[in-house]
Amino acid sequence: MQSPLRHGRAAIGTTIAGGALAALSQAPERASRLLRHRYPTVAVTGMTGVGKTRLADRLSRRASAEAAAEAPEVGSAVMERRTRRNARLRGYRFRVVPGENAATRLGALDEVFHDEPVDGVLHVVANGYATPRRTGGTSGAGVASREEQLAAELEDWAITAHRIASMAVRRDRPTWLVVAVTKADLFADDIDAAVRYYSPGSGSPFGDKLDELRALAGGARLSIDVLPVCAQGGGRKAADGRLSDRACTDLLNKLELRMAQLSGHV
Ligand SMILES: Nc1nc2c(ncn2[C@@H]2O[C@H](COP(=O)(O)OP(=O)(O)O)[C@@H](O)[C@H]2O)c(=O)[nH]1
Ligand SMILES: [Mg+2]
Repeated sequence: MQSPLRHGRAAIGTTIAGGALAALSQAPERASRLLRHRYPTVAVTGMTGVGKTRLADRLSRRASAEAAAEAPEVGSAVMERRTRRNARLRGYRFRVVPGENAATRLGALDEVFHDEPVDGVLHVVANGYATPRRTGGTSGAGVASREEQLAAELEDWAITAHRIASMAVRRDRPTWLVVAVTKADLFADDIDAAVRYYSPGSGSPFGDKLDELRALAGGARLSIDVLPVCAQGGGRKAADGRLSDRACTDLLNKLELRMAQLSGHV
């Protein structure tokens, strides 16, 4: 039996097909709308070393060996592009914005938030566990305290949040933002506290900035989710407060499900 809804849709479809001439002139625009619908663009933002590349690779299902060969260094200075396709011709086009404080970063921010505005934003944070970038010439990992990392993250977020707000107010459809609190395997016992810190209305410095963003963009124009995730790490078994590989995969699946819902894929 056909539901009234389906029937209604079919009727609308017929009406559109009837205006063939009009449809023809709008073909390129419609094709791009279809592409956007099936493969929404997602900006992956966040400070250097938080885990953007690793997460985008996991979400686009790239083999880690292949990815590692291509991007051996933490802190890429160019915009990385990844496409995720599933069997039902749905997916995402990820745009990983370099976290560097460089001209390439500004250009990339312009591209994803102004020139070709993305459909959604995956802002990656690491609860103070960003991998510090090596300073020129020295070997080994750099050092920065968690407090310093959190402060740097907040500064980085202020810039990105401002760009998201101006994109959201300019468009007529809603924008989604998911704050991905990654590297959860490194703070398995504090995941709830970390999620709270990054949530709107929490009264934390990050939460306050999210509240400001929501006020600027308008609540109906911007949806905000905060989800813990890990893109690597864990161990085969859950031991001494660490997350198991299984638990990491579960978190990743939840993030994917939420993104699919926000994109109308499910
Ligand atoms: N433990 C752990 N390490 C991670 C995770 N995601 C990324 N990393 C590591 O953090 C570092 C920075 O990751 P990367 O994706 O290059 O960060 P980006 O600069 O934001 O692109 C790398 O050494 C990764 O191996 C994670 O979920 N857990
Ligand atoms: Mg990177």
